[in-house]
Amino acid sequence: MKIDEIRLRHIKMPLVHYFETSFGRTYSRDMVLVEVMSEGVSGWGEVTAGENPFYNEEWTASIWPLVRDYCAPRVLGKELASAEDVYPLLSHIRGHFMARGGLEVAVWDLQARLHNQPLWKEIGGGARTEIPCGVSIGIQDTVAGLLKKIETELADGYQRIKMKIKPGRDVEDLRAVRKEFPGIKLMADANSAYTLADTEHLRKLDEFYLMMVEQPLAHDDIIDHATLQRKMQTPVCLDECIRSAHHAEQAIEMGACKIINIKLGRVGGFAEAKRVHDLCEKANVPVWCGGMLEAGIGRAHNVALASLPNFTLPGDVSASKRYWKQDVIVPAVETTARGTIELRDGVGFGYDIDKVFLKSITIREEILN
Ligand code: OSB
Ligand code: MG
Repeated sequence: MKIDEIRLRHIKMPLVHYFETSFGRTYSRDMVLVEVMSEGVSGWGEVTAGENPFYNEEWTASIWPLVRDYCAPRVLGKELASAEDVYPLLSHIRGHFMARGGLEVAVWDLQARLHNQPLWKEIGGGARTEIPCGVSIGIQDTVAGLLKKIETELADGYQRIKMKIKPGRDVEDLRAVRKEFPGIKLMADANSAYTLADTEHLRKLDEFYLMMVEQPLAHDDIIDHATLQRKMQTPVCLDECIRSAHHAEQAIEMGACKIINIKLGRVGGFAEAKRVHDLCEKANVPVWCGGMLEAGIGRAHNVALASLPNFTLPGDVSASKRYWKQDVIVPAVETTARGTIELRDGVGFGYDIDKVFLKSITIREEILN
């Protein structure tokens, strides 16, 4: 497989409702799509960086020069034996996993199409025919609004509820939710809003028998999470901290977490995501598929990833309509009444791109060859 052209697109899509985390609100998404071409066949990837360098160091504007000037030249025109070759070709670049990952996943999609099979098969997935879905609920203006939102998501069939927390919007919100919904699968995501100085406060979360608390401490601090986990009953799940299989290995070894959230972009694509998955499986650490408010292409890639065997917990992959009035793929990603998304049999990521809509939301395009 030889990539003869790479096409970058910057698309802009308003969210149906703003999404609030401990690091801020997102009203509208600015995303970079990567199209890779070989012998007239296209593979597609979505870069999962946010609009600001607040989740990690990457953001929409950092993606373009990184892919154009550093990733694309390392891949264009090279004879690739497999999509596995992309990760090592890009590993000379420090960090910037989301930019690297956006290109890497596009090559996997291309490879699946060249092999005329679904992406989930290409990556060795298909352990289940439908993936269990949870939702991530942003910080709501009021507790009453939060309860209402949870009720709606449960009525739609979602199997677990994740709520975002931050200092001042944690214990009381959780207490209200537990009072109203004592039996649901519930977890909280802090996006690094606390420090070890908050240990006594965080221990109060044990009262709510959560499935896990996600990334309570600094984005780059595995050691502090190990200290915290020793003092808390609630399982710690790491998100931001785990950028490679080696990080996962170190975190598990140190007892910094009992569960890992895998995100394709955060680890640089499918090859490393699979390595994290395999390592966790051997260590008996369950994983689940995280989300970054993806549009259809990224969402469909997540569905494929979540079909690997150790994705045993419901993840953050949910229906397109929770975020978008109109998605770039047809059909949009939909959930069943059981709170699952069914794998599709189409080639590549399994959905069609709405080229007319895509064109209407593209604000910049560049062809690299
Ligand atoms: O930490 O999981 C996170 C969204 C943006 C940035 C970080 C996170 C999230 C989510 C949303 O929780 C998950 C989704 O895409 O539904
Ligand atoms: Mg998270």
